[in-house]
Amino acid sequence: MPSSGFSTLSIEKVKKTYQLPMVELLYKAHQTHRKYFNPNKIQASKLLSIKTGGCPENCSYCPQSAHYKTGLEKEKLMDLNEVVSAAKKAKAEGATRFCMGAAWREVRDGPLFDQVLEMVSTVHQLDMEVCCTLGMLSKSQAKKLKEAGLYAYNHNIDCSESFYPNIITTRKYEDRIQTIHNVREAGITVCTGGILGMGESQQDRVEFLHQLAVFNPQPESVTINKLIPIPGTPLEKQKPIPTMEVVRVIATARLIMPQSMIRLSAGRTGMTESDQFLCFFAGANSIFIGEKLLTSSNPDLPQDKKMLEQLGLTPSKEKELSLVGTAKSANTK
Ligand code: SAM
Ligand code: DTB
Ligand code: SF4
Repeated sequence: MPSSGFSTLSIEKVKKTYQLPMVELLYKAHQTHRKYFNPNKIQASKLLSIKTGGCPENCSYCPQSAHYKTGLEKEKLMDLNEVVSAAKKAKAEGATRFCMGAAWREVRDGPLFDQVLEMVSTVHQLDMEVCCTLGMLSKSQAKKLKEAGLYAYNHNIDCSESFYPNIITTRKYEDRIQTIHNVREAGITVCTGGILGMGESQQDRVEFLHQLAVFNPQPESVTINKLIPIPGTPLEKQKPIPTMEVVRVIATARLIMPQSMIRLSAGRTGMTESDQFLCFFAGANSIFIGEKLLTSSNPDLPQDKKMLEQLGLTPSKEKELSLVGTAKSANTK
């Protein structure tokens, strides 16, 4: 992954981009998007919660934190066979990436981690991109995941460093960054991003975007979630963020991380099809499919199929989407 298109990327430059008039911002972002990706294609991923609930962390947004009464039932680590059939079903439904999530603060060496390694290597053999999100990881654990066939690791920075203590106090921002470095060092691709609409300011969103873009190399995958307010969590009454702010974040992300996949992740159930279309036009090129994310709801398959058909967006593998190093014919049509 290259660095941003800017020679040195300052917070000020990101802010200037973020605050461009909307038409200008969308136009520039879409131009950049077309330069690197086929704009008529979209990639689909599927999430599976392999270990649900009872998490010791106090992330204020999360249905799975043991600190809040969200009514979610705690579940043990899933069985390998169940995981494999979920992956096969996801592949049949058009997902090219399968992401397994566990409500852990960090990975602990031992039989549970060994079971996850087996899940990774089995799903890898199905010819899907395998992704995991398991909390903090050491260098040696990252290496073992890589050896098992892990393609990507999701670990979100969630927001700006200064806003972070408002949301989580059981770990530090630096801890997240360290895990991302461990993932990178092991040769696994990096998927990181955050949540919009947690009460952060525009300056926080700018600093969050800046932090994502200054990773060197840049993350291959950036997840942009719109907060799903969960009853029982401290953010249950949070007012929804205006759509135009979500679009500004995606457009800015596209401009400062031109070659990263941008995933319009949680929160699509609260967005109209026109809202989602603006996000795709601004540079988002991946979604999670299926009626469930990890524990929360997502548009169901027929609804997404209808939306994508109306927009003329066709599914594609991540690697086929990129126009870098290929003839740019799709781009010039
Ligand atoms: N425990 C692991 C971790 O925190 O990295 C993995 C699972 S965690 C559920 C994955 C990500 O989901 C979080 O980093 C957060 O960005 C996102 N997420 C969780 N709850 C959410 C919500 N209510 N709305 C939007 N995104 C959410
Ligand atoms: C990410 O940034 N969003 C996905 C994925 N990474 C793991 C998870 C969204 C979870 C939404 C809340 C839930 O379903 O529990
Ligand atoms: Fe635990 Fe991850 Fe939820 Fe935080 S976001 S409470 S670490 S499952």
